[in-house]
Amino acid sequence: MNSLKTDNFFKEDAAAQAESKEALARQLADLISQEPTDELRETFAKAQKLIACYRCALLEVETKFRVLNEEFSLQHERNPIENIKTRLKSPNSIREKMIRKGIPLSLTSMEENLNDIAGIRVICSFLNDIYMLAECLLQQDDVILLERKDYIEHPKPNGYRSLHLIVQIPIFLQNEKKNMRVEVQLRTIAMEFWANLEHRLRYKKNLDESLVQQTAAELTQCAEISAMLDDKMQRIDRKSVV
Ligand code: 0O2
Repeated sequence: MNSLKTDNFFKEDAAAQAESKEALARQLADLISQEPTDELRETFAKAQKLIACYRCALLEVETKFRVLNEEFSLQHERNPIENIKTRLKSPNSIREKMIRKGIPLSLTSMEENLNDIAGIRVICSFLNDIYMLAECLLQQDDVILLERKDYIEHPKPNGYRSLHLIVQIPIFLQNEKKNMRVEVQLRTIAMEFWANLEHRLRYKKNLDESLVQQTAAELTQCAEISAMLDDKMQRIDRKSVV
């Protein structure tokens, strides 16, 4: 039974996600536009089109993963994908990142410089599923790999693990083919559990410094335990298919 569901990730973006497409585009145009007010309408229209294109790119990549999941489940009688989540980066988060990276605040430079406006997270049952799905995606002749970060092979110092891919895929509009970039995050259920807790705690206000350090140490320990769990579950699964 296919249990995939799609919802939004990154809790702080929930409010932005709830807004209509128009509101999101208006907010984006507003936030990053330094152009005079009489040009705002044009910027708004451009922002609206760009957001639609990122949504289409997410649909394309999501469909590719759903197809792989379907095919695999026919062959192996189990689904390698537990869940798929997609999100568009919120305008505030886009603006913050552009300022942090010293990128000029315009729609054109946003499109040129940011790779993670459209994000898809694929949550897998087992470690091997992550690499198998990544390989299957990258074999497809309309997918171009622009960047790969393997935080499973090389976890971040805090313990964060996931496989990140930046891919370029074409979307076909009425009179135009447009290449779009999408950030793909692949991780196991255990990695997702850890990352969600870490993300939530990072934004907790008013924690005193010693508690912050203690929590960080505990989280790093949890990351090690979750890595052991992933390895062990993978070994058990391997035995069951021999
Ligand atoms: P959002 O909007 O919340 O997704 P780069 O884009 O390569 O210049 P960046 O963005 O740091 O630099 O890339 P990286 O390291 O690949 O991380 C991108 C995303 O991975 C983050 O998005 C998180 O979703 C996730 N991530 C990375 N490190 C951590 C971590 O330590 N803990 C958790 N919980 N998630 C992490 P953003 O940038 O937070 O934005």
